[in-house]
Amino acid sequence: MRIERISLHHLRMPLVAPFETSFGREVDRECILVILDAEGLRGYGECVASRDPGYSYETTGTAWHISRDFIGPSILGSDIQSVVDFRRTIDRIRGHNLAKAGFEMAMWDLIGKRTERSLRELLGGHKTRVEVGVSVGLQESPDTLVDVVGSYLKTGYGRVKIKIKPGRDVADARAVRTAFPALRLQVDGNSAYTLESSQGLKPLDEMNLLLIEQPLFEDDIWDHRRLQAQLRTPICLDESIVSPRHARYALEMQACRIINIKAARVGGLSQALEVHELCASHGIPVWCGGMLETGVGRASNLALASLRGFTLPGDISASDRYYQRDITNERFELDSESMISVPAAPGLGVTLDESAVSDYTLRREELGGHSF
Ligand code: OSB
Ligand code: MG
Repeated sequence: MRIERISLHHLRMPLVAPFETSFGREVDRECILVILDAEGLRGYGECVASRDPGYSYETTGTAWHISRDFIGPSILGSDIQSVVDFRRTIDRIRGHNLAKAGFEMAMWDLIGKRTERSLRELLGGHKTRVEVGVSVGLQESPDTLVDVVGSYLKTGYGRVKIKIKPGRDVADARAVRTAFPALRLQVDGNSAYTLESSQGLKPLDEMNLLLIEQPLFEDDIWDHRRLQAQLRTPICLDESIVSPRHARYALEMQACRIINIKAARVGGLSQALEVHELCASHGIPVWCGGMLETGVGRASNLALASLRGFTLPGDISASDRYYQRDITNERFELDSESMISVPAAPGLGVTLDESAVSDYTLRREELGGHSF
């Protein structure tokens, strides 16, 4: 398919409630919407880089630069037949996984629309509904946290993740565990600890948590191995797994017992499939992480999570947990079993609310052709 035109939209969308992690507090979420036009079809992708380099070194600013000046020009006017072709075309661009993944998502959407197959079918997913949980940010106090968790439980979420940071960990987790003794509960440190400061997390080992997510630095697979050896609770890596190779290193080192897969973090859905395969061959459970996606990225996450190895609930909550007004006409709802249906229409299976897109657009750029 010849890529005739590329549109980039830098969006800023108000969140329903502020989201606070060990690396900061977000009131709005920024991302880049990638639109590829080819053969009368239009593919959508979401680049999940955020405004600040907190979770990742990439930001909407760096992703904009890489997308406009390198990825876009590499594929504009090219005849790209497959995701393999796409990856070969952008091979020479080092790093910048979040930027690459936004384009790759749009390629999958295009290919699905051309072949009239859903992304779930293209990826080989077998589930038509997937089990999900909710990720709850840091709150003012343990009491507020218990209230917020309680309100999500009333909404129907069957698994909860709470964010932790040094000084706001054991007491927060204990408060939630005491209030909800049977809750499927996990915590996420977002790289805020060192091997030394993580020693204070030992009491978490007595709280029957599903997992402890990414306590140590992104580049610290080795110390995760040392910490895992001291804990009964599985460590789950998020930030550290930036490629299928890193997943292999972590598994060979026994640095974790669970992996959170985010297609963006590993450079795209095709790499996410590789991580999924690798984990399956090691008997390591995986689950689909989230980046507060719009309906575009959420559709992609649901399709990925439909694969067999995704045996733990994903951070893929209902649309109303994130945005009052989303950029897709489709909204995702939680059912009575804490599940969300995987879109079945070709490609991502979502359509754009163009007036919402234009209301949220901070800047846009067109490469090739005229603007829409
Ligand atoms: O570490 O999983 C994370 C959001 C932004 C950046 C990093 C993370 C998160 C979440 C939110 O935990 C998950 C979601 O999209 O609901
Ligand atoms: Mg995480």
